[in-house]
Amino acid sequence: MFDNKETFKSIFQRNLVSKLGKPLEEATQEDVYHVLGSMIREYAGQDWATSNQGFKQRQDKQVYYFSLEFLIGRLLGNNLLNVNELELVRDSLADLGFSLEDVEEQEADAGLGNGGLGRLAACFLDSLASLGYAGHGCGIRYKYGLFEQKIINGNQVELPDNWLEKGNEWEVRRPDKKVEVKFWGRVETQEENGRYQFVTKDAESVVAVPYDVPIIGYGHPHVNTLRLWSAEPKRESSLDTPSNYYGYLDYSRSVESISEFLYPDDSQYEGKLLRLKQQYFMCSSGVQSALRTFNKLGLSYDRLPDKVAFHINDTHPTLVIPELMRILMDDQGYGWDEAWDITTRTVSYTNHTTLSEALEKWPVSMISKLLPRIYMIIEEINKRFCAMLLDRYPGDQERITHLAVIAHDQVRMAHLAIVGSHSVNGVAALHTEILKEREMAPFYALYPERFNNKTNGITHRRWLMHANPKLSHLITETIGNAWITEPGKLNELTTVSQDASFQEQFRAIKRGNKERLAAYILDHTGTAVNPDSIFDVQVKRLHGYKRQLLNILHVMHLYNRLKNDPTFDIVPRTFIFGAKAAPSYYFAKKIIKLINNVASTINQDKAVNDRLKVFFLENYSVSLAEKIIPAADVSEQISTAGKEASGTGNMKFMMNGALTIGTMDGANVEMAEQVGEDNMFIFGLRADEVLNYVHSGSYRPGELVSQDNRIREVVEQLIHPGAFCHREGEFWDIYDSLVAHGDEYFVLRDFAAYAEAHAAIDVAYRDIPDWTRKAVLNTAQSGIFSSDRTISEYATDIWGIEPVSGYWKG
Ligand code: 26V
Repeated sequence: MFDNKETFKSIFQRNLVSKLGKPLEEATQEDVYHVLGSMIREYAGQDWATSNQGFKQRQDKQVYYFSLEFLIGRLLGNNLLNVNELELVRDSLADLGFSLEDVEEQEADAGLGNGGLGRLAACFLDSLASLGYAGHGCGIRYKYGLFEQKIINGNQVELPDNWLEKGNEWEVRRPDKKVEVKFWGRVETQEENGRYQFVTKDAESVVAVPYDVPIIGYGHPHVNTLRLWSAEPKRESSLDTPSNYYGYLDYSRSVESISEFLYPDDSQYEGKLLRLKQQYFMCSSGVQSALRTFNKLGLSYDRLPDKVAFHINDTHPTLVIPELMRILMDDQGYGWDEAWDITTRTVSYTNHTTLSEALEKWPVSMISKLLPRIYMIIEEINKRFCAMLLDRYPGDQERITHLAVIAHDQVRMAHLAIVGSHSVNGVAALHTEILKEREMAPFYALYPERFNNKTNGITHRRWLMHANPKLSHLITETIGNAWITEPGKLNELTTVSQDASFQEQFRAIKRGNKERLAAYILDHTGTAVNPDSIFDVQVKRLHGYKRQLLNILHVMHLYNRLKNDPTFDIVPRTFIFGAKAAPSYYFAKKIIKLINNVASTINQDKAVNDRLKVFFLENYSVSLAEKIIPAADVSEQISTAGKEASGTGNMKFMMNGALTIGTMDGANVEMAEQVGEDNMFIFGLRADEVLNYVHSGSYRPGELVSQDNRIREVVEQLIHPGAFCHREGEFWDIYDSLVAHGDEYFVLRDFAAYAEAHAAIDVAYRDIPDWTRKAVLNTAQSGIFSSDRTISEYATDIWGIEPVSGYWKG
C-alpha cells in the first residue's frame, strides 16, 4: 500500500491538508485518526470493488450472516494489521510526533451488540474475509449502541452511546441500494387465472438505506461487506395540508425509531413491538437486497440454494424464513412446495442459549397486525407442520402442541427456525448435546440430520496479534510465522514451554501487559495496583448464571480470613471485574453494587490491601477487553454447569496465556480436552449433577449455610451492616435468592470447591517456572479456538462454500 515511510508521510500530510485543511503542526490526535481512517477505507475501496466484480463474474455462492448484533469494536488497528501496514504506519506516525496507540484511542467503539453473540458475529466477519470466503454481514445501523456504563456511588448508571457523534470513517452510505419495507395494512386475496394472489393494502412503508462497511481480509486483497440498514421515512408528495404535515412528522419519528437503539437486554426476552419491527426491518431489507444481487446472475430461483445461503444468528432474524417464502410466492409466482424447498435449503440457524427466559415468543396479536402477510405464511407453515406431526404421532395432541410453531397465542421463533432451515447448530460440544438430548430432543427425533455442533472461536488477529503484539512477535521469533495463517501451529510452542529463556521472555511480556493495565486502573480509579500480584479477572455480561456472585462471595471470604487469621499467607491477588447489567435486571445491578462495596472496603483497608485488591472497571467493552485480557493471569469462567452455551472470553484468555478457573461448562470442556485438566483449575458440579438436583429438588442451600462457617459468615455479611453491607438489609435480595429461594445457580453448592480451586491457584503460582509452563501450554493449545477453524467448518458442513481467494503469501 505504502512503499515506505517517506511515501506514507507525504501522502498522509497531503490528505491532512485536502481533507481537513490543516498542516501537520495544527493536527490533533483526532484529526490524525480521521485522516488515517479515511485513507485506509479509500484504499480498501479498490479491493472492495474488485472483490465484488469477482463474485459476480465467477457467480460465487454468497453467504449472508443475519444478526441483530455486530459487536465490532474499533477498526483502525485491525484494518492496518490486515492490510499489513501496522508497523510502517506506527513508525511513520512516531516520526511525525504521534503515537499510533493514542490515535487508536480516538475511535469510538462500534458497540452494536450486547455480548458474546454479537462479538462472535464480528469475529466471524474477520475470519470469512481473511479465509477468502464470500460471506457478508447483515445488520442494523443503530444510532445508539450498547449504553455507556458509569458507576456512581457503586451503582450502574446508563448513558446513551452516541458512537456516531464524530462520524464513522468506515461506512459508506448507499442510497442507490435502498429498499422498501412494509408494516401494518391488511391482506387482500385476489384470484388470477385460478391462482390466489395476496396483496397487502394500506401498509406503512419504510425506506431502508444501507451503510456498507468494508471487511478487509488479512494479508490478501479480499474485501467483504457488512451491510447495516438504517430506517428512513418515505417522502410523500402530498404534504400540502398542515394536518398532513404533522401526520408526516409523527410517521417520520416513528420510522426513525426503528434503527435508533440497540436493545440492551441479553438472555431476557420481552415482547416489545419496536424490537419485532427491528427484526422484520432487517430481515426484509437483507433478503430483498441479497435477492437483487442474485437476480443479476440471471438464474432461475430454483438455483437460489446453490448461490445464496442465509444464516440466522439466534432466533432474532427468523423472519428471514417467511420473508423469503413471501417473495418466492407473491413476487416470483412459486407454489408453496417449491418455495418451501428453496427456503429450507437456503436457510440455516445457530442456537446460542438454552435459557428458557431468553426464548423468543411473539404474541400472535402483535405479529398478525404488524405483519399480516408474514403471519399468514407462519400460520400455513404451522398448519402443514402440525399435519405432518399428526401423521407421525396420531392422536398425540400433547406432543403436537409441545412442538407447534404457534401455540397458546404465541409464535415460537426457535420452532420456526428449526422447521424452516436445513441446519441447526449449537456453539460448543456440550451445548449441542444438551440441545439434542434435552431442550430440543423432540425436534432432534424428527430431524436428526439437521443438528450439528460448531464450537465457537475468536479471531486470533484481533485477540492475539493486535491485542498482544509483543507476545505475537515472540511467538513468530520462536516458531516462525506460519501460525498466523494456520493457528493450529501455535502448538509448536509446546516444545519451548519449559525453556528458561523463552519462559523469561514470555513472563516479561505478561508483566509489561500487567503494568499497562495497572496504569489504566490507576488513571481511572486513583488506586495503585501491584503488578506482581496475581491478576484474577472476570469480565463478561452480568448474569445470575455467570456467577459473579460466587466470585465476590469468595473474595469476601478471603478478606475475612486475612483479617482473622494472622497465619494466613497468600500470594497478593488483584481481582478485576467488568460487566454491564441489563438496565431492567434488578438482581444483576445489586451484584454490581455489592462488588463495588467490597472493592471500596478492601482497597482502603491497610491491614489487607498489600495482599488483596478488588476493582470493578466501568464500561466493559471490546476496546477495554483488549487491554484487560493480555494482562490476566487467571481467567474466571465459573458459570453453573449446563448454562453457558459456549463462552468466547474463555478462549481469548487462554490464547493470551491466562490459566482458567472454571466449571465443566460450554467450551471450557473442550479447552480442558486440549490443554489437559492439569493446566486448568476445574471445579464444581458437572452439568448432569446440576440437572439431577433440579429434577430431584433435593438441593438444600440452607444446610450449607448452617454447616459451613465460611458460607455462613459471608451470607450474613450481606444483610448485617459491617464491612460490605452499608445499611441493614442492603443485600436482602441476594441473601434471599441464596437462602430462601433455593439458590437457583448453585452458588453455595459450588463454594467449597471453588475456594479449594483458588487455594490451588495460590500454591501453583508460587512455582514460577511451572506456572509459566502451564501458561505457555494454554497459548500453545488455543489455536483450535481460532474462528478460522469455526468458519471453515460452517463453510464446509453448512453453507457448502469454498474460499474464492487465498491468503497472500508475500
Ligand atoms: C438474547 C436476547 C433475548 C431477547 C432480548 C434481546 C436479546 C439479545 C441477545 C440475546 C442473546 C442471548 C444469547 C447469547 O448471547 N448467547 C451467548 O452466545 C455466545 C456466542 O455463541 C456464547 O458464547 C455464550 O455462551 C452465550 O451465552
